[in-house]
Amino acid sequence: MWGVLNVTPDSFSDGGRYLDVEAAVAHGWAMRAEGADVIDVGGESSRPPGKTYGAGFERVAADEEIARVVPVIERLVARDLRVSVDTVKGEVAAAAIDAGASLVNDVSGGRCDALLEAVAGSDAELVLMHTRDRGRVNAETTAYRDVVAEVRDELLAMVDRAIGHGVRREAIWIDPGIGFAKTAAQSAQLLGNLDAFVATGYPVLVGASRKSFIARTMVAAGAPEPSPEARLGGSLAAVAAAARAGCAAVRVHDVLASVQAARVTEAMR
Ligand code: PMM
Repeated sequence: MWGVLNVTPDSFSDGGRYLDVEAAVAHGWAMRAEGADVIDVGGESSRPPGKTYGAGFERVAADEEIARVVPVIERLVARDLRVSVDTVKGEVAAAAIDAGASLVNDVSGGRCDALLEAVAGSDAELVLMHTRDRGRVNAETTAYRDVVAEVRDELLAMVDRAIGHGVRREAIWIDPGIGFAKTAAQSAQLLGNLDAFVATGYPVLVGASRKSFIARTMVAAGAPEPSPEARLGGSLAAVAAAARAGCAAVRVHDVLASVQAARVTEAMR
């Protein structure tokens, strides 16, 4: 269970609340107490540009991103927490690994050579998340003939590229990238077919918590649009799907409820 710790002023789901280092550390520790075994620290919101979020994430310079995440990572690692850094930048990955992060969570799927090389030269593990065109959701990026097969094959190409840059195969995780260059229907289809990703043999991470496909699914069913905080039910449905398919981990905001959903689903398997 990965708990999300966004140290950004513009994250759509918990924007600005954990900017203060001590508050961020306390939130990370609280998620650990609720059952998170990895705290995923991010200093740049990765919400995709497009209809849903307007211009999308605010670009943050590497030194600003490092200044946000490193103090938080150091304090969490000092308290024996396992920490991942959510970044697409090589400099940030390297600084986070130096500060004690043991995983790099890359929502660009390994686009930056320096990031791959930072992981390759360390003991850290790497999550390669599927995306196209920085996650933009439009007619071109979502033109899949078979979304499950294409996302899987594109991920395996990202894996090959990472290995080509020296990353150890055993250190690689994959993530289908729910909501990134996917329509709501495509996100749902991926969640319904996670076994295709598990079958690759790589550990699979799934991040569906509070995402807009949940809101769009409800609106399509005639319900009012739920705010990010009001998407727990849909988020838990995704946790259950991931647990049922045998995914290695889920990345969530609501740790306590998600741990319960995952454990009960596993008990039913
Ligand atoms: N989603 C977000 C950020 N980082 N990382 C991975 N591996 N998978 C995801 O689905 C993912 C991610 C966007 O969500 P947030 O703004 O709530 O953190």
